[in-house]
Amino acid sequence: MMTGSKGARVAIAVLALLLLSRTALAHAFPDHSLPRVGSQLTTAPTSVRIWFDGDIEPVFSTLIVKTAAGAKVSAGKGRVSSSNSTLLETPLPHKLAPGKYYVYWSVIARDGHHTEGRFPFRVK
Ligand SMILES: [Cu+2]
Repeated sequence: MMTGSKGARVAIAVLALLLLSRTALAHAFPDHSLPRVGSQLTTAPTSVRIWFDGDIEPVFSTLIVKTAAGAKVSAGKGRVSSSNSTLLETPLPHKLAPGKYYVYWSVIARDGHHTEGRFPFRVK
């Protein structure tokens, strides 16, 4: 009986530590981007870059740009910079026509947590 309740207490303590360490590690969220969120550009951008507030995993992190109608205009799925593991980027191979575009990002942080979102920008 004694060992049983002691075992339960140890299990609870371990669980509490696990929960604490999970919340102590932050998910990755965008810090800033180019183009900026909601910006109005007079010159069409040739790439989209998002800097995150922590390291992101290259294999599972994606960045896609679409028109307001949903047509993809970026190349591939984007990539994490080889020299900066907080930078997710994609080239835009064709000159963007005037209009509204959405940037869709999806990343896995080093703590294994998934975050995703989207933001618009406009080319005038
Ligand atoms: Cu997290």
